[in-house]
Amino acid sequence: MRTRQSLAELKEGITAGDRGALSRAITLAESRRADDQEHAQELIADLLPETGKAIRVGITGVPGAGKSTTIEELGLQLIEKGHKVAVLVVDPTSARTGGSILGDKTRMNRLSSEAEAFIRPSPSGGVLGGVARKTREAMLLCEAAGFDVIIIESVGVGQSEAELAEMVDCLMLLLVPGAGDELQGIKRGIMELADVIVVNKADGDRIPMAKRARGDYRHALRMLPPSTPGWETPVLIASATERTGLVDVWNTVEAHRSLLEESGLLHERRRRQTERWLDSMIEEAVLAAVHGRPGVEKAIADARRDVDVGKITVPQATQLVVEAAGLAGEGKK
Ligand SMILES: Nc1nc2c(ncn2[C@@H]2O[C@H](COP(=O)(O)OP(=O)(O)OP(=O)(O)O)[C@@H](O)[C@H]2O)c(=O)[nH]1
Ligand SMILES: [Mg+2]
Repeated sequence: MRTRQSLAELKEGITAGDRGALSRAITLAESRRADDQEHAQELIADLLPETGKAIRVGITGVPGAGKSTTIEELGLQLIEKGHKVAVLVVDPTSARTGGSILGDKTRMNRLSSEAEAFIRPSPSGGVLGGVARKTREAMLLCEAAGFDVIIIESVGVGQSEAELAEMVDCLMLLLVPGAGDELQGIKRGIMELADVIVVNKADGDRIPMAKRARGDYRHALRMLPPSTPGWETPVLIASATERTGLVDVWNTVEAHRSLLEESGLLHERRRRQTERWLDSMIEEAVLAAVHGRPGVEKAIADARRDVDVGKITVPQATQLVVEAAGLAGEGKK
């Protein structure tokens, strides 16, 4: 049980940039215990004025696309320029185990040995919105600790790109050349969300393939609406292992950021993200509360059965569940 005293210490440590304190605070925010949650929220609320100043970048792409390698190189490059870089790695497999099972390859050994870097796996939780919530909180805590660049790595597995786009200023999509038909397996929706597209592994004999892929993606983008008004999503080629093209990649992220700032879209984008975060948390909480009411689960099971056998219609069944939850008529006032 944490006391107010130790919360104050934690806050002090975080604002002083102490990585140990930051780590403990993130662990507190990830805890499922009700008292830990209460303390974590109190701490984050206290720190809110210190948040929001970083550039928030999300990197997504199929497993093995080179996300971690790219982040490590970009991170080292940024630290060289005087930035403080925090990396949050969302591990979609952690939902099953409750803990992170990131392998050796994701450790980013060189970057993690830098004093100005902070790398942390972010569990993706079991519930809808779980990824977003815990990672968002970790991001806010990192900002309060003075990290001015936050990079979130997330494996592209369908829904996760949209969730990632909902928490960052800039979404980078990492692609690899030569995976057969260039546009196969990557959904239009993901390209639409991307602010920067990078064809990685443009090295050795893959260079011609990478250039061809770049052309194909540029062509495909012409048929899509822009991710950000006034921004034409650039397609770049790079090699994380050969360290080529990465300066351009970061310059592009910064150009996107400048556009967002100058146009007022940064503020607007973040405001919308927070609003949707609130909406989804309210929905989740209300739904959980309703399911928790006595008789509701049974009413749902009955409704399913009666709909199955064609005894009642879906709207009728819904009405019965709403009544069983004691909510009938409340929406009509
Ligand atoms: N040739 C070449 N190999 C690369 C490049 N970038 C990454 N790799 C290799 O690709 C493999 C996967 O790299 P990671 O950085 O772990 O990829 P990732 O996207 O983070 O993978 P997951 O986290 O498992 O989704 C490693 O063996 C890297 O060395 C590159 O630019 N060129
Ligand atoms: Mg990785």
